[in-house]
Amino acid sequence: MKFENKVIYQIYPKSFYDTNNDGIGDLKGITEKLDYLKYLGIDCIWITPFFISPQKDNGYDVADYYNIDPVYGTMEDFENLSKEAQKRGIGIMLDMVFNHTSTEHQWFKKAISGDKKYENFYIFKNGDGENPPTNWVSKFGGNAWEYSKELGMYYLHLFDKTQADLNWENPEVREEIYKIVKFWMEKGVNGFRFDVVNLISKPAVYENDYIGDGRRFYTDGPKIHEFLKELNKNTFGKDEDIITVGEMSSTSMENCFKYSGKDENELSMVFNFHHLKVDYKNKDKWALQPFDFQELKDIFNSWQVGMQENNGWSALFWCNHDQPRIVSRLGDDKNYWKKSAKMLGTVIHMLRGTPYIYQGEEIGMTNPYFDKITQYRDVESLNYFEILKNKGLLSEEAMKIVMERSRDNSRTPMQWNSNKNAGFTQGTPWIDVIYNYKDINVEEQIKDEDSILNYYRKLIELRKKYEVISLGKTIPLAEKHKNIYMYKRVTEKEELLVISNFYGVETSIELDFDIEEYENILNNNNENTKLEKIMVLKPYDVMVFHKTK
Ligand code: TEU
Ligand code: CA
Repeated sequence: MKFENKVIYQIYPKSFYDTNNDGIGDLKGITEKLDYLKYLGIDCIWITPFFISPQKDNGYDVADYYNIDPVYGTMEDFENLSKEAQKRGIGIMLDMVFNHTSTEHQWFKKAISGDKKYENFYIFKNGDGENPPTNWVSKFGGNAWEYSKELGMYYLHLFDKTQADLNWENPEVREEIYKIVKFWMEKGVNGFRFDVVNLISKPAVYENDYIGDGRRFYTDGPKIHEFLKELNKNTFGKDEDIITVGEMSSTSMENCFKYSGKDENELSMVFNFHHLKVDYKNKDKWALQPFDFQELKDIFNSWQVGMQENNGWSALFWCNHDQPRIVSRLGDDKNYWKKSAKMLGTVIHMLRGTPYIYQGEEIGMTNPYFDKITQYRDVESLNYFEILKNKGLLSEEAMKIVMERSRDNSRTPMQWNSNKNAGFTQGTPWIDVIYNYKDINVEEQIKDEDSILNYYRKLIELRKKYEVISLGKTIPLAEKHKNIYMYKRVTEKEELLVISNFYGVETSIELDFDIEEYENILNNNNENTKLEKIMVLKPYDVMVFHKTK
């Protein structure tokens, strides 16, 4: 399966569609909605983890990689989903969490019961006197080491304390992982997303980090490329049809050239998150600032050019199950909801890379603005609410930050129609439905030709129609303009021009290239916009032009 002209749709099963009314979405729910996904036009779905898990981190804490958590269904449900997806030409990608396992996993249980073989599956270290082995900070807050009274040692957990990091230095761990990947390949899956896979290679020596939280020691670690090449060679490497994407936390471009390089035999493509930190104050997720537009453009432009010059390939995305909704974040979900959602979608889909749509993004779902901590479910949000208050913030101040930054912003139930619970469940949903579901839902938007949903369908169609969208080189334009983000995509035969206004004010730009023969193929302002020497853009306008050379 070639991936350049594909569009991938991410499903968070817990919040997608519930068929047995226990308030939690399930695999059968995905099967029931396959016709909708076919109508949308996507090629592949990535389903976040549905393996056996205590669900401390909603399935990213896996206790058994070979079986399906009963809350989501059975192996038969999965096989049926797979068969029905295949019938419709939709591929399935699974989400593999190999940086860590749940502490409920057999391996970990054996480790703490004194089995030396399994002790070596994890990273156990002695404390530094009264202190943990190092001062590294967990991504979910607090120290990254947890004391095991059974072994009298600490184990490393870069995430929750129930997510113990695996020891990839141990060849037996790597063998077990290849077995798991091969098991699912034999089930006929079409690809994998590897969770925080650039964190798997830990340093030879564990030392305190006096200038940061420890990430510089294990991010893109010393043996990372060796491990990925070996994983590739031992599992999916020979299968041309498998798509792989690595989630790369705080990575560098140079490493991404290798992770996704054409002849590197590591992965098909990479997610990086630099463009989603432009509203972090001093790089701190839990400190608010308005987004830095110049920085956003600089990141897009440098990655687009860098990756294409070095044969790398990027996954393009605004939204996932860890990120707030983009229309609430960089758009304006009050005054220009529809226009800004369309503008943001266009900008991503026309860049060089493979676009990912996160469930609900295609109908412009917003943040929920939950204002009570009891409405939040995510372990990270609950932890940081306490951490912020302990730092001296008032409850309301901490709430305001969590409301903007919580991962639950994207985890509310998918809004299918204007019935009870947005048509997601007849039971009580595991997390509240957003108040606006009567206005924002799939059923309404199927009927409305001008909807965000129908616009996303066009974005996907265009990728199939114009080769330049998947194969063109990106040329950044208007790099310093205060409001406009603009770029060209070019092949020998075609040219594409994208002009967008990221703000709710009118703006203009003088074009310093030949504007002949461009045809407008898409816009969000319902006018057949002609390209002019001086282009005036209304709030959140976006326009796409095409020419055949
Ligand atoms: O996320 C990795 C990750 O680093 C984040 O996006 C994380 O949410 C952020 O740093 C916290 O501020 C992946 C999964 O996507 C996420 O859902 C899991 O919780 C995490 O790994 C652990 O498996
Ligand atoms: Ca259910």
